[in-house]
Amino acid sequence: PVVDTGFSVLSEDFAAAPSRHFAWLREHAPVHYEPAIDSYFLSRYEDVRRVLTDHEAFSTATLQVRAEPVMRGPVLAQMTGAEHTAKRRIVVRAFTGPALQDQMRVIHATAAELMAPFLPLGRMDLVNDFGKPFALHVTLDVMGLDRRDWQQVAAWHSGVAEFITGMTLTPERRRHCIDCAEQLEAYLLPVIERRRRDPGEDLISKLCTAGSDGIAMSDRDVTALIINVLAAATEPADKTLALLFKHLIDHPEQLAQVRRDPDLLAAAIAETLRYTPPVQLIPRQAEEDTVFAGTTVPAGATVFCMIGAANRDPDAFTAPDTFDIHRPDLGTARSFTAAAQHLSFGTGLHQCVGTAFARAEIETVAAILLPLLDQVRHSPGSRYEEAGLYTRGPLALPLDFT
Ligand code: 2IO
Repeated sequence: PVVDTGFSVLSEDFAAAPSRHFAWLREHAPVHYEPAIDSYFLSRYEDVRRVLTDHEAFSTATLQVRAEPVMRGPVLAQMTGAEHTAKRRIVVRAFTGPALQDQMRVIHATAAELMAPFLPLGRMDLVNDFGKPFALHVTLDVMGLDRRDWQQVAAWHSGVAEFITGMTLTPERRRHCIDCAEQLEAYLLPVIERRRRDPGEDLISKLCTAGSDGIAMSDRDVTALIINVLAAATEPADKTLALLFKHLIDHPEQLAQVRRDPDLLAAAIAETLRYTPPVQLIPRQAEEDTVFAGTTVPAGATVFCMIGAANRDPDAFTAPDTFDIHRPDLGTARSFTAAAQHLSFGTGLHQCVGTAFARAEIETVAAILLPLLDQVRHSPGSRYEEAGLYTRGPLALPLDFT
């Protein structure tokens, strides 16, 4: 029995400030049913953790309709068993260890290069002037794609991201998104073919030539993985970066502490991820009837884990609505690993494979900007606005640092 509360996650009221509704949801509608999209929304930490860790009862089959049409093939998170283990290992290896060390150099050089024109100006929109181009440049470089194509790829990517993160797409928008994905696929296929013949050190080559336990990657696999990595490495990156700086600027005493002790950056990033996760929702499909807080989620149902609400559950974090880089229950050292307390990288079998890469990106950029932290402030007259239900972040973050 689902109680009609009149509340909707699709309302303008919720979109304006989701976090204002989290406590009410956890207390009064921890299993909120949204009829317009026939889906359940879970907001309690314990329930979300249970869904993400019980991969027998909650599968990733939703991705077949939510992702596969624009990924042009099955992504890692859809796979199971030996195939998943083998292919996940290939991708993890491409984003950790010596590979990550190489990527750190690209990250640093790209950040310095894209930042340079704005330093003498003393002002920059951290989202649009820097964050978005930065994430795309780094991702294209890592894949061995031409960074001069970044604006074209960005346009295709935004169609792909709109499809994955859209809650109520019109047939016209759906068509537009799939067109973008088809063009991106057509751009990638000849590259994949060349890399198979003449591999280099880049990610596409690694995926093409990798084969562990007799499981090799088909063109369809490689295409889907490349589009997956493109989306995952760009969509949340500018948001996390901008949210980190917004929270620090809005908490001057913590900003001063980070300025004095750069070792606190990791904690500031981890707390930013907990407090305002750039990926707010993770979908799953119930494979059996499951009872949460007295309400049954039926087999076959789509379930959305509300990461933002779970990360602010007082049963998991003390004073959860306070941004506090010193909170003892964050476990900073574990925050970028499978043992993380916050759920911003998911958890369980399909936990994000890009955590170390994401951390390197944000830490590198923040370290470059650190000397400016004494002067940095919101540009006068700028109005702060966030958008997004699935992925969420500032639309812009104009900063002055003269
Ligand atoms: C298509 C929101 C871009 C991922 C999904 C399987 C993508 C997967 C995520 C994140 C960020 C996206 N899901 N990264 O939530 O790879």
